Amino acid sequence: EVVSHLHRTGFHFQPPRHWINDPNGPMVYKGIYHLFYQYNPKGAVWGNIVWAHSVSKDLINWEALEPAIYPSKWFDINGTWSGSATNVPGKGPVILYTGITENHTQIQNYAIPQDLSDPYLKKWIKPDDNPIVRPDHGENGSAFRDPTTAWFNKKDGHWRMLVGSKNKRRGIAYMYKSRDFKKWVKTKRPVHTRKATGMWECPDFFPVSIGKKTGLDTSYDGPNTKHVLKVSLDLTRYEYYTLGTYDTKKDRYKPDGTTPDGWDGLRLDYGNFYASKTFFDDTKNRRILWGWANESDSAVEDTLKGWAGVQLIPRTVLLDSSGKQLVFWPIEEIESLRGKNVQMNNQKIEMGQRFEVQGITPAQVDVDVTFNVGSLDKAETFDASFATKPLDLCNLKGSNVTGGVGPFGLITLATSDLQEYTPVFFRVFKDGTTNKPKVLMCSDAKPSTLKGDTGTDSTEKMYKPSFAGFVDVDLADGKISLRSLIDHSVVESFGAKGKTVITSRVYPTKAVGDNAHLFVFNNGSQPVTVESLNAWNMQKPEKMNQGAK
Ligand code: DQQ
Repeated sequence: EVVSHLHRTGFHFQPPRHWINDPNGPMVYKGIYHLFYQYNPKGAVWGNIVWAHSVSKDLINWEALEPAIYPSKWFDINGTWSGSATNVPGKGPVILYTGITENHTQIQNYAIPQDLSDPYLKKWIKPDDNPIVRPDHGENGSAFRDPTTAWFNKKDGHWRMLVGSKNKRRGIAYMYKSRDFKKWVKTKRPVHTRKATGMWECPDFFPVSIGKKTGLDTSYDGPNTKHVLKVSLDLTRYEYYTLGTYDTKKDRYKPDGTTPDGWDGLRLDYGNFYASKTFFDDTKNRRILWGWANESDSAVEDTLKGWAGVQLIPRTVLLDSSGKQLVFWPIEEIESLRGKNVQMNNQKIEMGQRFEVQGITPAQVDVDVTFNVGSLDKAETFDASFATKPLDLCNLKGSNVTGGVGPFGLITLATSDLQEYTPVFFRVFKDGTTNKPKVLMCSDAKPSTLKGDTGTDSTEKMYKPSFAGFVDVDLADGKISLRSLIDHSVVESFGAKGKTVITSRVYPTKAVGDNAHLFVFNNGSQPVTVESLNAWNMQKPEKMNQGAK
């Protein structure tokens, strides 16, 4: 088999070849991190899905093991789909996953390690008393999947978990409870539902601390917390989350109502990001988010290149000090891959100027820059009709459309003459009545490649969208930061220390390898200053799933 290396990543999680999708059952056990993922062992398109299994000591280097779960019994013979792991005290880790039965019904199963003394948990058993949950109480058996990590309620001695579903166009997260982790009973009402959102794939439900900068165990039940409910919408292939309160007595979740509960909701990442899942890492007291980025390339290209999909760099998840959103940051371990460093300090950028970040290899770098926008006097007035439509605004006002304050930011994966480039940038507006800043962040794949949208059908078309989100900052000190992890065909960008995150997948034809360049730019009439910029070449991890089957 031929595997094309042109756009393969240097430091992201990838098997050597073939298709990957959702991260499954991430956990840490006896000091070893485990990541399972949806994988096609036979090709670069979705199908033949098994739970591939990789282990790591540092979340950077990965060793591939044999697939942990694959179709073999009547209750999963047509598919072993997504699910989660729970560490059950006294029992060890238990995986809950969706099986596609011989009749093509979606049901929930469990699997347990054969040998708990093996920290690699190489072999998994699917006991014969499976399934644990069937859709036989009015649920839709073709939209009933992706069980969450379970949590334990000390007061009533029951475990709880969620299963994603829908009823017509209403998205649903059903809740089940169990004493022994085997017999599961549906609670009276779903933990939450929302009209007109469609199927809720891969729900994730966990507590976050108000005030503390540490993560919480999924079973944590105490004061000063909020809960997060995240769902993946299969209609649009993006996710949204709300913050709210979980009433453990009534078993209901109530969003705070400060942000939309629906299409326009907050996102963990406004870009190429789907089917994500968090887990609590008790070795470092943090909650870590894994997300899958699919290819924006066409299926025809995927087959030609012999691989498709990457897992994004794991991110820590915390509640922002405003209490109104989460913040995300690449795990600290990634910094161990930083090599050669170059810096830029106090560099003023006038309108229309751009400066190259030289002395590094920009196809594989970590770059972190802090801009100072100076005065907001020249900021354009914000048109409130765009309040829930950041993407429309980025499409209207791209990186080359002159503004007042901004657009300014990074130009990544660029040819020196900008025939190809992926700009990641901010544009600062101000509210017409309050004068408060409204900051837009865009990551624009439209100019990323000379390859056109020449395909005639959906398998040939490539997807080169702009992605966008607002950044909730007051710019009181004029500063705003931007960090991008650039890795050949991935650009993961963290605005304002992770308040707004956007990932783009891009496939330049010329801005590849040593021909890729990195710039800072400003196309606003107000000069902005690069207060500080650090860029590091990123090394390849020593081990990245060599020999995965
Ligand atoms: N992918 C899995 C499903 C899940 C979907 C199948 C989300 O379990 O709903 O590969 O990408």
